[in-house]
Amino acid sequence: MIDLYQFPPSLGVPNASSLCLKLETFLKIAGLDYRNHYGADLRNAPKSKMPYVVMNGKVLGDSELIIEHLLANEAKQVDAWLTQEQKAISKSFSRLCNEHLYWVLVYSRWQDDTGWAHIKQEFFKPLPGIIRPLVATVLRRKIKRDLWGQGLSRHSAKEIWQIADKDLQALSFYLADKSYMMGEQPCSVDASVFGVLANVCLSKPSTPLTQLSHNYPNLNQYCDRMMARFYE
Ligand SMILES: N[C@@H](CCC(=O)N[C@@H](CS)C(=O)NCC(=O)O)C(=O)O
Repeated sequence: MIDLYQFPPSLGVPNASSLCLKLETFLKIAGLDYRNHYGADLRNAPKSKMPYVVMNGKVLGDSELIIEHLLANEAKQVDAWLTQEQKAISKSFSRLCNEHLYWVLVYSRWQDDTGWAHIKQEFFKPLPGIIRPLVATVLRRKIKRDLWGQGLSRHSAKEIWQIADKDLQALSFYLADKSYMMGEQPCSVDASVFGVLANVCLSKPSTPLTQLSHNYPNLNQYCDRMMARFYE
């Protein structure tokens, strides 16, 4: 049994953190037994980030390292049917989702004023009203700093949506009319793709990023397919 520690569901998706959703989706694809522990306390997280797991008596952090570990051990079958070329393509799309489109998602919620107006209501609901605005302001300031350090927020909003559109276009072209990224069976890359796309396409309310995704019906259908298969 794997104990999965992650943020609680919100914004109408199983997890508003694309990296938490990625790891939970991987566990489902692999058919591994796990139980959820929802919270926002990062003090026990080995890398001070969500998600993390406790398995076989060990605490492991980082969704990517956890998935690599499982692929080498308990979940070998998930990618075993891929050719080396497909594995290389999978890794590249995973990186696009986790290291690039992820930041656009963060921008769309924490920096863009439309996204922020909503998530400041949603994310901080569990906190006592009196400290809510303070925590929201401090966290927003930190994440804006992260976005500046990463470099994305040095672009104008128009440039950022154009950059995001190229990512969505690449995912849409490659998915084409297949059921899953690599064919008719889901594998590890689908965990990364669904983790971020569910948050782009399905999370509420709609942001400029969600609206952009409406130009790619196959991505929206993919999210519905993954939701139906793994979360309903
Ligand atoms: N590389 C890590 C990144 C995890 C990550 O950035 N998690 C975010 C939520 S999506 C987090 O916990 N942020 C809290 C913080 O930075 O204080 C992974 O893939 O697990």
